[in-house]
Amino acid sequence: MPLRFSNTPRFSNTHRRSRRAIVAAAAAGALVLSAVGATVAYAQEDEPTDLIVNGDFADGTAPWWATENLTDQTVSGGEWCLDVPGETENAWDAIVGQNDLPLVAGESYELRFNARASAPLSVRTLIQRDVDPWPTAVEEFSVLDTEAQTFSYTFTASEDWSDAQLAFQIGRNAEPWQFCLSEVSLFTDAEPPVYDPDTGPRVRVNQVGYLSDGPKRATLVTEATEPVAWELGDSGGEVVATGETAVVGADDSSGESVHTIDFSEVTAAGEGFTLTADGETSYPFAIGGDLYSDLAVDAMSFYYPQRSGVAIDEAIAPGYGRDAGHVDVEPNLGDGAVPCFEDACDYTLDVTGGWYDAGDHGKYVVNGGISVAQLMSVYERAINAPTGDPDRLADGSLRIPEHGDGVPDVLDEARWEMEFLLSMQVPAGEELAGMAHHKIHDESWTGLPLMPADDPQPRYLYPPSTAATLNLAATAAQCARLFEPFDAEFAAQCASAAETAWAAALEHPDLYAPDTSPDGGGPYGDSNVTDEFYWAAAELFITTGEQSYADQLAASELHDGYEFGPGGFSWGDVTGVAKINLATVPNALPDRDMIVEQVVAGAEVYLGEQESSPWDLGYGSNGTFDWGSNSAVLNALTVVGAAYDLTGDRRYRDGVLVGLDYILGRNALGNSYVTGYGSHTSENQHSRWYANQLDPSLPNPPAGTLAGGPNTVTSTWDPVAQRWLTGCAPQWCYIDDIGSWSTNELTVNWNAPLAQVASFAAEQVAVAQSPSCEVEYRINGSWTDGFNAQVVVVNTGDEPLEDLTLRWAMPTGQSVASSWSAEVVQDGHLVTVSKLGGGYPLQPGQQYTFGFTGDKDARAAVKPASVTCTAG
Ligand code: 9MR
Repeated sequence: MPLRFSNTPRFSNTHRRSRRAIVAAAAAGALVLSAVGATVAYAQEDEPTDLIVNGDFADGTAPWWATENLTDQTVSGGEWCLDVPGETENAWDAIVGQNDLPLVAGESYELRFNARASAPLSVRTLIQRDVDPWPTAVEEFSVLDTEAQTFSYTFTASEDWSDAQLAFQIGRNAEPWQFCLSEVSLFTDAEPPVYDPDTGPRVRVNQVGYLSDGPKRATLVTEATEPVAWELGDSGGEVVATGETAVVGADDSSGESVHTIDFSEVTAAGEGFTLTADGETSYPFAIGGDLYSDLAVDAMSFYYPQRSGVAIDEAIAPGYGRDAGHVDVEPNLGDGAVPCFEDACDYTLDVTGGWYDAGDHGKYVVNGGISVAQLMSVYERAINAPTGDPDRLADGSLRIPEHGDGVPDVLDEARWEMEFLLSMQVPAGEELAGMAHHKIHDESWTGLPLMPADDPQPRYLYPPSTAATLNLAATAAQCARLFEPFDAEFAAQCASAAETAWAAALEHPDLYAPDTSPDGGGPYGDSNVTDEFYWAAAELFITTGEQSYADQLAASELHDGYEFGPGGFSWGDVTGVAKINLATVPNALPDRDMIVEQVVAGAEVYLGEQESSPWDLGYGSNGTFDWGSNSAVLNALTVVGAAYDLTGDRRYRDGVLVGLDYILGRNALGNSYVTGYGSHTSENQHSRWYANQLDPSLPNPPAGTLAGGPNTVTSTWDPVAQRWLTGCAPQWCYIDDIGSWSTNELTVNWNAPLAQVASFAAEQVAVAQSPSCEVEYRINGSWTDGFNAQVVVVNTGDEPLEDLTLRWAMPTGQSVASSWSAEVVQDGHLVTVSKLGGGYPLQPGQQYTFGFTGDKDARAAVKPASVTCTAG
């Protein structure tokens, strides 16, 4: 019979305290010597007790119990076997257990049992109270095989419970099967569980790699108090660089003693480099120029299999094909005509589509809102930033079905969610017309695993909120300006929804989503919507140029003196999104310079935090890592990236690059939080359909999926985190277990900043800007509906510039009408200029001037965010 501990090898196998062994030895008369008397007395007082009655089934099945659907049972040879009917929906539709187990706070216990199944499958093993809301001390998914295995789970009780229950939830299977249980014990006096994950080599590196012309740093975990030597080896084992570590010493964030290694000087390129120091050799990594384009593509392609309302095509997402979720096909009740919770309205809405929020089947407007905004910003940055490269986002760039439509794929993916957000708006004629419902989700929480198409729950629209409405206004406004060249009708629909939502929010400024939710979904509560008003006004201003929105911005308490806080922004605090867009997307806000300064000041704060962290971590120096901390790390990096786009100061670019190290493995756990990116990566993110940990026939999450990350807010912890992470140093408050939703979920809003930062990093090598080409873009005059611009290009270098091409994104509301002295062509947002000076090379010191007239709407003509100059 194989002995199998749950979760091995990541955890040390746990054994009851040695005291128990002493008791056994004493009983056998093996203990002699004088000092032993006291030990034996002590041991006798604490003799471990088995709380389970009749765990060997010697007396039949009493006091065990089983749900009524488990009628066929046998006890034979100390084993209890039960026939489990098929076609139950939930794990808890068939349960066996034992009640009245007394647990004492602070005491540690070991639950041990043997179990087998007639076919391999997982069951849910719980130590809990059978009282709503079922407080849980152990929640484990035991993966059973046809041969009996031993399972052992240790835990420490956090409260006194006189009525704890051991329950095996064995429902949820389509086919009938047999469950067999034997040798069940729950001993007191166990060794407390020790979290002992595989942290790999003590030399912690970015397991993907380092850009040739970027910062290259690593962190060594060591008790050494003096610098130690390091060596960088290439894939052939040749030493290509050496140096000495810098001693840092005790580090609160990891709870460990560390040194740092800086090998930024190295410019060699290739795969399979390793760093060796203090007798440890790091995981391999690359050094090169184009290390992040795959990550950028995967982080964005993550969204396709999160789509609701459509079958996922195996050919497009290999390994992830599945039936459409929440269309009106049984057992789904479908999202085609969803009523309001508790009959709060007398209409239904068709809210089919959109993305599932996370590992659950809920769809939440505020979280979908910030996610779709950040995806749209991947595109908006690509067309506006000096290092932006929209070609990387072209039609065909992602693994999605909408190829050949001429629309950049990232916008196609965003549209999938945008259309869902639009559908959540209360129809005209209803009491709260124009407001957006806060969310739609199941009536009750479902168990894991559960494919979207198999969810049988009724689903409801939850009450409209001001926050959701302003999310709709902000994202629909951004949608309007970005889709304008690709689908004017859809852009107009977005524009109109944005304005309607804005007006509705002004009318109902304080419909707050509560912090607690009915069962079946997350609350996404938010009772401060000042930031949402600011964001919506910002996006509407950028898109329409209307003064009323500028007035709203100026009147907001968030306008002057704003300072970025830890982690930049989040679904509940969206001011930072507004600030970045106001600063980087062309617009005529009178005090836009002030906003630029706020963004740059925010970036400085994060750089400062990175500098004082031996992990170059720009987050968590106050000891707090929030739920989804990895997204906070990345959101802060988008602020730093914006500062680079605005100033061109390479310190910010390097800050973004070095900031990715932590996410990709240079951290206390030696873990890359992105599935498939590194030697040791998260792969058991909490999800109902990427539930490979529970059912080997299901996949792990796709490559490019970000895990939530360390969470120090213990009040929100799940049972798995409670069991394993108590007392953790901040960076250790994470476990790659599917049950740990508070540290290891995946969500649409966490992958969005990964997509942004990975795209930024990928673009750092994308654009072969000609360094000796200087461009001055002047608006020489403007009238009500037009302007003229003159552009001067100078060769400041020593070599002639041939085949000069300029490119910029036309600010919203402007377009090229006619041009002279060059060919000026506008395609979508992008203007491309060629044949300057008749197409002759631009000689050193020489300048070319060309010009054009443009059409514009009522607002002032503004310059593009940047002009890219390339030479052949
Ligand atoms: O990301 C959310 C986090 O900020 C909240 O603190 C937490 C508790 O309300 O909820 C998180 O969101 C979860 C949502 O409620 C349900 N879907 C999964 C989300 C990620 O864990």
